[in-house]
Amino acid sequence: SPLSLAILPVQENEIREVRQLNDLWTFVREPSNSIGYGLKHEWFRQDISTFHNATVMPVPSAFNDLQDSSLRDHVGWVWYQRSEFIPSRMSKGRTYIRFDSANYYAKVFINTIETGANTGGHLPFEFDITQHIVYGQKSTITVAINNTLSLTTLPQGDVKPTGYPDHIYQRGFMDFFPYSGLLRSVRLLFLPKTHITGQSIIADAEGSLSFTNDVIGTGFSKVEVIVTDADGEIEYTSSALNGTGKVAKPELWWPRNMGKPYLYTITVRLLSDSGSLIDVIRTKFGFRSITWTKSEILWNGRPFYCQGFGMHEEYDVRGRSFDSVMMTRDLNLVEWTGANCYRTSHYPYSEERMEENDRRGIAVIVETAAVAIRHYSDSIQNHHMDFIRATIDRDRNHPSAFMWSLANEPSSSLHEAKPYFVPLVKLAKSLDTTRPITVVLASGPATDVVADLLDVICFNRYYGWYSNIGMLFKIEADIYNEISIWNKKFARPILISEYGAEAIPGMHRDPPFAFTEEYQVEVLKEHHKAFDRLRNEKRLAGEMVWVFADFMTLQDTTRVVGNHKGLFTRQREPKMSAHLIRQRYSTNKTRH
Ligand code: GCB
Repeated sequence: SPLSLAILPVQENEIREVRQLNDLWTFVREPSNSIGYGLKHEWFRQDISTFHNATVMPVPSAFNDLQDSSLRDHVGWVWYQRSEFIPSRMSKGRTYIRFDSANYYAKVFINTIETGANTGGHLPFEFDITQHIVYGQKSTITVAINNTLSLTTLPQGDVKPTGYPDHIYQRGFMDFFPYSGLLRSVRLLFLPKTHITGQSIIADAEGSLSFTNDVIGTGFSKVEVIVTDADGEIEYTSSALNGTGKVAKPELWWPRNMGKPYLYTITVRLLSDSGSLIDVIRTKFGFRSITWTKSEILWNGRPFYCQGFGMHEEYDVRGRSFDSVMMTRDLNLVEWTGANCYRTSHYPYSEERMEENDRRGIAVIVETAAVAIRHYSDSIQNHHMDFIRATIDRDRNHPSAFMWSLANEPSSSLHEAKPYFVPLVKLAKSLDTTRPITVVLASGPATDVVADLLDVICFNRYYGWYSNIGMLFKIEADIYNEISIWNKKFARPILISEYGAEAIPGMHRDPPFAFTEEYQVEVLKEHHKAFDRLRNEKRLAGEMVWVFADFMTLQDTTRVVGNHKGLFTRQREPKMSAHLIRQRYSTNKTRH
């Protein structure tokens, strides 16, 4: 089944009520090889807390790292359940259940009725459950989740038989642990019968503004749109749901090293004939323009040189789940390094984080969950298109989001890659004309067949690591030459989106040796020599280290309890490389 979008961020206000369902849920897991035993036996009709293997599971959290090794490696169905009293007064409006992210496939039941299903993690979905609730009584919420990856999921993966009937093993093509479960908040939304369901805002550096609002229901006769600045001064008003206008001399939204990330608020009210308020939403947005030349990305007309990293939104114990403590630590450290951007490698990050990027002035490349596509087919292409639509719909109003990355490291030297990506790029461009499109490439300029479709070319390269490990002396020339070739062949901005080396925290050697903190520092330094030359020659649009912090992977002969290319440890303490990057990025000030 398709993605079931939830487009508007959750908001609570004088009309809208929200109930958090974040705490311990009843949890039952099926055997790995059960192939839908629970669905067949209609567990959604039962109180699963009475099952002999019932336990509890915190929400939000991945279920993998809470102790039990068979749950860590579980592939297949798990069940979550809880009951909620819903007061009678709520029956006046509509009730939705909203999941910010469930990984990977979710089926939702309210009081034994299936209300819908969703495919794909990392994006929010919601169902109208008004019909299925008995107001004034307890309702049971049951969620069945299946985390099996296949050649038609994003990311792609497959399942390895082990010869042991009780054990199957998941294998992803991606280099990160496939954390699963209810990874972000679950909430009930109590909305009026007539309400706003979606919104798009485009605001540029000239002060032009255009907006659309989608409404479900007909019970309103007037619309009030007001744009206010950060001091609450009214800058624009309209009585249309969809409109255009102008704010004279707006304060612009700048990335943190270029100026202030100034935010305006647009308030949209639906009113009845008599003027009573039916629904209201408020959205923060910024006036800013992203353009690009043959070699540079321009932010409000000025060269924007991106200095940052790839990341993962994942932590010890919690796995890939939302946690406001860890988010705050991460973004404080991003600022500590002086970085002005990062990429949401390799999936859309939490909505809370997108809001924080806007407030802090951290520019982001928003990436879909299409990492390491190896097998092209119509079904993966269709799902990928749905995912692009949903990603753009979720994040389009964020001024910090400046580029869409449609995929990371697809097999883009295969000739099938081109017909696969042509409609994807076309779709993204038709949905958003205000941002450049990229695909993060692993192949080289001689064989790649996708680069020519892109506005900005991002590529990942590991000189001194996957190529020529130990040969520090070759790095500067190798990376300089390759970037020069990309630039010459395609005449568009080039951004190196990954480079780096493993450093096991606390491992030291002099002279530098692979896997030590010293070696990681030298690899980065050698790259920087080439980057500085290329930047002066206007042939490089940005540099991103792989990776912000160490992260968990599957068990592998090349991974020592995870990937250690982090500048920070997985516990977010700096390695030597973090200090080097801080020195480098802190001087990245663009003058006005
Ligand atoms: C890459 C991938 C990233 C990996 C990294 C590595 O090219 O994009 O997901 O973690 O290399 O460390 O191998």
